[in-house]
Amino acid sequence: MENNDFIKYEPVRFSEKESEQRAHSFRTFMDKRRSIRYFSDKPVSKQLIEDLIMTGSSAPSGAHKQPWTFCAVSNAELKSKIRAAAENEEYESYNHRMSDEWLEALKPFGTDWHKEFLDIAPWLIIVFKKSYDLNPDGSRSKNYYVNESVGLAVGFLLAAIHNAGLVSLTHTPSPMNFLQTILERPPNEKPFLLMPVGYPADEVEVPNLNRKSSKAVIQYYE
Ligand code: IYR
Repeated sequence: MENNDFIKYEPVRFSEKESEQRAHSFRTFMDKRRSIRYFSDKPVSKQLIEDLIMTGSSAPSGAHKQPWTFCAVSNAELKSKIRAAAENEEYESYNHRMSDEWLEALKPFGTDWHKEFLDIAPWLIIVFKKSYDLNPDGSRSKNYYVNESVGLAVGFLLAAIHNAGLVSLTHTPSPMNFLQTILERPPNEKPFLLMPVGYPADEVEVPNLNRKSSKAVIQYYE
């Protein structure tokens, strides 16, 4: 991007009525999104995954640095390696590292250290954050608001996945440095989130959660 290189913004125009309808129907649609832990092994095309990821990559970012890499893994051997390493860490976490309060908070979700979905889902998207960029000459350039930026990209990606009728889970095995080793990422990339992506298993159940009401999450100042 050159300094002072501006182009005309072409607004997406709707009537007021259309905006209201679209806002409401998008709210209803997004409210149907759920985190899914049981996947079908039905394949998902590379083109579809690429469209989803590029929607994620269209998110705003600090100084437009787009400080992220999305690793898209469909290779069965790599998926099993990732599963084995994740289950190792998760076993330690569930048995020794997580507090009683944390384990109690997770009870409604029925999670444990088993992470079958890492083998079964047709794709794993591992999102890496780049705290700095490595230039071809070996020098570094700084990125800004990296966590916020990558969080926004994951939000866009989740919406794109739901829009395509696919499902995902924002999985955070902890610690997750094994992902950097297995995927041989450069030192400026740190794992941020691991997302299995695919179709849900047949008749999958999800926890019966309530979302907070508008009163609980919005404070108006009119
Ligand atoms: N990373 C573990 C534990 C876990 C933690 C939170 I906070 C969750 O919302 C869900 C799970 C796991 O993936 O099982």
